[in-house]
Amino acid sequence: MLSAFDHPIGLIDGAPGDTVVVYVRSPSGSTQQIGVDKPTAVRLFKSGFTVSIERADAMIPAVGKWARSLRADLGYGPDARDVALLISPPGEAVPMHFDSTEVLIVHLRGRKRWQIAENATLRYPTTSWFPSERDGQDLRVRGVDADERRLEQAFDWPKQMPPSARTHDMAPGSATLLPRGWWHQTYAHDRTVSLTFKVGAPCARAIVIEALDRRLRALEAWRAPLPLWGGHAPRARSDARLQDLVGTLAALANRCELAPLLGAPRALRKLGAGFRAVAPSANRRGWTLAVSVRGETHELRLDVDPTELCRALDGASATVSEAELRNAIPDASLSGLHALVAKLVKLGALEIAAPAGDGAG
Ligand SMILES: O=C(O)CCC(=O)C(=O)O
Repeated sequence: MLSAFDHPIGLIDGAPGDTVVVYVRSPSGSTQQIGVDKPTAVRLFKSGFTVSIERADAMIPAVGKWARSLRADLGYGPDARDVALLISPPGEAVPMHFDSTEVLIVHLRGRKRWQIAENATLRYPTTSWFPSERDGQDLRVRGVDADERRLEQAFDWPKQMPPSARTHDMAPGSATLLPRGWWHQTYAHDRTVSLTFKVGAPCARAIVIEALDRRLRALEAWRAPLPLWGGHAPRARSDARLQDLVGTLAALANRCELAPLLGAPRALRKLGAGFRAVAPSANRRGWTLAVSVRGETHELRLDVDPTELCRALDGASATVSEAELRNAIPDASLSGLHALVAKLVKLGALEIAAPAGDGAG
């Protein structure tokens, strides 16, 4: 497959599905993304436009594997199908825009110039935005959804890359991790091929909405249709019912079991180890967790205070839930917690009593 990256036309022909996306520039300089059939994409590519092949995993099995191992390492996004293969002819490639997710770009062929800048207008946007698509008839051609329309009207968007923009070139083997919502635009020095992994770090809004939705789905009153038909009275009743239900939301949200980011928390069996928090000394940064297993003491460096963690680990019962450990070191990242649990398991201080997904914890 690797040499296939040297044959852009073959890549377009081999794209999964019937259509691919092309970034088409109009003479006025505005750009629109359009879905076209493959022969048209090849023609447009030859005329200087960038082609984006979605679901690159379907044509390059290694891509799915990379996405899965990235997800396993990070504990979140991208799904295998969230990877696009971008093929650019020399020249302007993708115009200034921002995305609603973090993107990891892995460059495979040719050299491309990237300009990137923090988005000072709106941090962490929830939809992508291409200012250059907002141009008269382009709106009609592409169609703009309500979210984008609101976004368009709500802010005074810069028309070009902000002065704070930084520039770097990408060459085969280089990677760029672009924070969510950052402006970027690209220029291909020669024919380029790259992969875009849409990473999508979870945010509190998405987690809470999902958890709340799970909770509400279980409640009949929230599933019941509101009587909206038949004139004013039913509508007024619906409004009142809605108000009542919304009044119960805070209590329901408080009882929500928030989906753990890295899978369901596991139950951990304690294997008789002792745990002691060692405060940082003047010349050392971070904390130390001293773990005594079978007469041997191991020191693990942590950047959070493990005092509460030791308390949770030393508590009376023979098992401890990963959720309790999470509560004991709320400042630790979830991937950090998982790494710590993995180390403790390796040292023989803990063993997994029930795997993630068994409802333990
Ligand atoms: O590869 C490029 O030229 C741009 C890719 C990009 O903008 C993106 O993936 O969001």
